[in-house]
Amino acid sequence: MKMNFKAMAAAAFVAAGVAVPVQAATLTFQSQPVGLFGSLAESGFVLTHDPLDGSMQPEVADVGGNHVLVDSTPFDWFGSGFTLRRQDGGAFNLHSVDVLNLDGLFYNPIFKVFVGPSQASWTELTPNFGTVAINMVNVTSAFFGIVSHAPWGLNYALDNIVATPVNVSAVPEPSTLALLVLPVLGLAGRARRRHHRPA
Ligand SMILES: [Ca+2]
Repeated sequence: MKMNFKAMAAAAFVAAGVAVPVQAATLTFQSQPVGLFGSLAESGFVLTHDPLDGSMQPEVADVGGNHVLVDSTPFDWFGSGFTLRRQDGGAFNLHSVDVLNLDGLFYNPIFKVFVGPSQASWTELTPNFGTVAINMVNVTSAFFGIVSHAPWGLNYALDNIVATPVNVSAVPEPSTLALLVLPVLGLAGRARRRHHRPA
């Protein structure tokens, strides 16, 4: 079998990439600065303000020491929207989000939280509160909308968005690389020596 060093190393990398498990990420916002945001990065994901009917920007708020995303702008009659994507643009599975009712009041049907692949295909999550299952599979973007029509703000909040990247081309650890590459180098060296031996 003729296989040069580059081909053998590439095969080793592919094998290593397949073997690396991908962990679910939970976006807690605990280390995010409080205030309105246009773009916010956490755990390999990025949230980008995605205007909803001319809405205000979403906001990270400190509610009793627990950072959450809210539609909290007073006199905002439309709510806030943002899109979740992977920072590298890859696909992900979206599992759940915590939906919080910060007022303890419920104004159905005016107050809603939506999620979906886009604003054109979103599903209403409320009136479910607590950890709400989403189960969106293999998407590259997820749109979240919080509509409150609230003259006093701070009604609904989102927290703990759980998502798992899929089809990640994992980069092996340096120690793993050495274990993979050193035997390959040895094989390549032996093959070269045999090849160059006079007949
Ligand atoms: Ca949090």
